[in-house]
Amino acid sequence: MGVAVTKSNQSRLRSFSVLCSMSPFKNVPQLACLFVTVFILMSQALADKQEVVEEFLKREYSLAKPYRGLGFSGSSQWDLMGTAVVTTDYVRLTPDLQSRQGAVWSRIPFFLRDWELKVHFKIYGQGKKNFNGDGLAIWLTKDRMKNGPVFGNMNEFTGLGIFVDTYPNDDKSHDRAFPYISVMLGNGTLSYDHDHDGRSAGLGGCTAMARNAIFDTFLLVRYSRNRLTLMVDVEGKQEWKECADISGLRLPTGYFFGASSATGDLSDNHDIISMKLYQLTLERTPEEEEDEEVTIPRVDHMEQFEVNVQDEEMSGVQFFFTLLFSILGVGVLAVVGLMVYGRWKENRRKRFY
Ligand SMILES: [Ca+2]
Repeated sequence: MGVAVTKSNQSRLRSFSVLCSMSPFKNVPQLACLFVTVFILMSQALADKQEVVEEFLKREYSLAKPYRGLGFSGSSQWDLMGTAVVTTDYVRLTPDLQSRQGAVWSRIPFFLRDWELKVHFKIYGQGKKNFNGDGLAIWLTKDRMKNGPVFGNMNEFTGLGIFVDTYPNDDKSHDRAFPYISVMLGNGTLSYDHDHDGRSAGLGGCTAMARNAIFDTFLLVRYSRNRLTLMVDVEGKQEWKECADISGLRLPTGYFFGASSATGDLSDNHDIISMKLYQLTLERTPEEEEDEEVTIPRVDHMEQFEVNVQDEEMSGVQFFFTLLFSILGVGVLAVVGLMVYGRWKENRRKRFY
């Protein structure tokens, strides 16, 4: 709907401008023309914003106060794991203590194609800057409830990981300040390199002073038309700052939302206050409707995701052996068939005598 409104506004604006220039009157009509032009431009800007027609909070995928029965009751949509505990005000993934791992995972597989996830989180602790760790991660993955080295979750994961990394493990690289928020898409073989803060597989990110912040800290993940945008709000200004923008990112459906965290020698309190999932309703072109769903996550035109495509195709050597064994198989079957036929014919001949 939004696109159509925008187009009609543009043509309306064009025809109106022509009329304005042809107007024989001076001053008053010119002023009127100016007002109407401004009005059309403003309504066009509003229409552009309305490209996403509606947003719906989906409670079944959201984690928000009051966390009644979270992780315990059978009707809860979330499971807790490791050191994660629920209080009245937050879900604490890890306390400010060494060597802890905790997570919270949605029980319901997720099938929406266009969505927005707003995460309200809090990371704080006693440690001085860069003497704290390790951060937390937000997930939308095929697997759930697994322990591991990636902020308390498994490595070689399949799906989306958003990392709020608070400790610079690779202290030789000085390319980024910490805390650093980054995006990674796992296809089941790509590895998160903890010693290098995931630099090799990262798709984008930004520095965000989200630790020991005096303001509420939020991140926003929007996924729509195979484009993922990550925004942060950590400065108490109630405005989103762009952090990463990745086009051509293809995520299968049926995955699970989660949040996890780990501490090592260094620690922090890692809390999730809410994770709110909104369904985005937008108009699709027929081509977009036909856009086939992927079974393995990938980003278009990125070499690190091409591996899977090659794996699925048969190599020349494989093809040769498949053909060879097929021919041999047919040959063996023919010989056996002839033998059985010969035996049958002989038996029949014997019966006549
Ligand atoms: Ca790190």
